Amino acid sequence: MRKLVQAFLVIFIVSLALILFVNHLNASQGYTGGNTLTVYNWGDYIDPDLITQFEEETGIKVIYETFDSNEAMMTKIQQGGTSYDVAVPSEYAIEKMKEDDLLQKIDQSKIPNLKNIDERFLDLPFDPGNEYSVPYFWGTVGIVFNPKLLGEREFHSWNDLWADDLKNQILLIDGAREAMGFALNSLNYSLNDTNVDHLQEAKAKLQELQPNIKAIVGDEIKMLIVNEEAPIGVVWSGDAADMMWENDDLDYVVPEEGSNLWFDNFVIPKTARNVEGAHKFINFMLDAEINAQNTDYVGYSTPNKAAMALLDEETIEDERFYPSSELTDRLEVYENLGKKMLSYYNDLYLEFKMHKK
Ligand code: SPD
Repeated sequence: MRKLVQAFLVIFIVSLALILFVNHLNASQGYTGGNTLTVYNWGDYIDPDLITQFEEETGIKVIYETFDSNEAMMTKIQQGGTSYDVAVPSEYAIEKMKEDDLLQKIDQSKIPNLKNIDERFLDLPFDPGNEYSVPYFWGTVGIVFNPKLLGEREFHSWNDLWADDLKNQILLIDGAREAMGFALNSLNYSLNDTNVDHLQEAKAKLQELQPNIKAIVGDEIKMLIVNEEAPIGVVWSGDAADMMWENDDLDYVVPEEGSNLWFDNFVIPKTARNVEGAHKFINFMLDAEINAQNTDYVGYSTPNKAAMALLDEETIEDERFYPSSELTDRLEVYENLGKKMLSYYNDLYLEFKMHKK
């Protein structure tokens, strides 16, 4: 009898230790129970009030983390240290994540607000049928500039950035595809070019821009340009729109050689733990009123036509941020160039960054 009690005691202690260990593991992976949702998004890319509203409406606690590049996001999801329930990659990253088997299919029956998305943004080549992704925001890459500080100068071409009298005047958003992309465009090459000679040429050309570059920065680019710490920035369109709300002197242009047209989308990683909550969150963000509030807050262009109907005409008629098809036809979407070529782009960009002045 004593042996039996001892055996039960041992089983009880081992089970308790196991439960405590699993709980500890889950908590360290950002999972604290069925009622949490771990969202992984770009910095400065959501109205924080909407997270609170979602939590209040659903009782789901949101754990919110941010990233500043597709590459950083993909590495983190691939490593699997944290289980993210929702992430927001751009198009070429979605193709790559599908290829690497990192995403799970979206259950469209749980996202009735998908009907709010303009058809132009559905069924795009990076995800036919939107099996794995739901549109969030879209935009371009261009030049934001302050004519007041630049003697009313204008920018038409990417090559205008290389002018001799612009020493230390330019801020660049920190992105390998963005920097390599505009250097390639300035040489009239595609921003998806895979010819090694062309890529070396683009990197050398970026190197020649060094004297004009004040800094390569993250989201603080908005504050620096609004506060007139620098008069020129190479930025994503929505950040330019946000800056222009804060400083009336600013303008934004997509250079004539062409540029990047990008699409950021919600996805559900394979390792998600709260798949039900992930669908609820995506559907919530696609609600017309919620989406309009979010669009007003972040400044980016929404693909949600029901939300667009609620926005100021001035916003949706501004062709700098809701470009005509005449302009978008000149733009290129980043392609998934494959692991080797994407690493080559990153290596060239890092070499350029390391040789800063
Ligand atoms: N601060 C929010 C930035 C989001 C920009 N996404 C653009 C991705 C372009 N590939």
